[in-house]
Amino acid sequence: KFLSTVAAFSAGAAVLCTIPALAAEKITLRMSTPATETDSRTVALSTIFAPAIAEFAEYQPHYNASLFKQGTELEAIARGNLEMAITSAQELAAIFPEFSIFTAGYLHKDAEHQKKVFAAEFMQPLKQKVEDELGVKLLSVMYLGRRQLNLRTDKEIKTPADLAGIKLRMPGSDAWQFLGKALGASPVPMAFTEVYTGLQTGAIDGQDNPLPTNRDMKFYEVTKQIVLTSHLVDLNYIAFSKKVWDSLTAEQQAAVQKAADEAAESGRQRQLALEAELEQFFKDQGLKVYTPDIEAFRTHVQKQYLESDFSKSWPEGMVDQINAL
Ligand code: KDO
Repeated sequence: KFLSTVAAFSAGAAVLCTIPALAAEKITLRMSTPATETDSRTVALSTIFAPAIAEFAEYQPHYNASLFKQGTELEAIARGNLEMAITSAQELAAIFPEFSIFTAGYLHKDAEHQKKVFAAEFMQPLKQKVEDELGVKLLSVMYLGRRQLNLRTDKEIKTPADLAGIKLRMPGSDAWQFLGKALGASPVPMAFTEVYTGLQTGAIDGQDNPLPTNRDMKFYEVTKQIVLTSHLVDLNYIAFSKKVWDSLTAEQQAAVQKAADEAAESGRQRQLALEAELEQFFKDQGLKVYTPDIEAFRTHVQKQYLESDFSKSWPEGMVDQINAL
């Protein structure tokens, strides 16, 4: 009798507990990024990723670096203080030097090439290392776009030599600063959210970002020209907490993976379409938009990378493997 009472009680308790527990079981995915709410990548995540996993997860985005400062997101995920971020190869390179290969100017050819590199066999050990040593899963690759020089100065830029002495804002990490130097400029580290004011006050002479970012952040209001160097076909990775991933069922994991891939694809298509149409937009805003001597930039930049310490950390033969894709 006692036993059956206990059994009945615990069954009842179990039922009572299940209802609130079920509701509470929906996981929260906080995502921190310096990007705005209208950026193609964040739009794709909120309109495609979030609804696809809404049954078991609540996607909670934080824009404009309001939750974590730019460049601190990976550590936040590793410490269990954040579940998701849109990270970069430059940020990963600060922890795993071999990721600097993906930060090299004029290496990735285009959006499709980025996808192939991310899916390639040789990428697997790198992803695994990030997972094992940092507790971060790189779900998918996002296309940020071709980075172009955007200056508040008037002087025409044809070759790297023309950038001598130009204070070019680059994001604050070694890999980014090196790219600024490789272009021929004097790089200045500055957080993304401070760039508009930096241009406005003249603390910097220019910055580099893809055309859609330049419009999204209204940089055209405080600059005079865009030099189409296309020096970096820039990418981001959707970073996801390994701890959270491991807590999901196999079906949930598959849903998260599919949602991430679909969001990345949608963001990529939107970004490509914007890049194709925005040149005219900036011209209409009164900016000069022109192509410099790309070969001069390519030769200069590639040479500096190959001679740099960065290249010493690149896995043997990987440059050739990337070029062959
Ligand atoms: C930037 O700070 O210039 C940059 O474009 C670097 C990228 O890696 C990426 O993090 C991006 O900012 C932010 O997502 C804001 O768009």
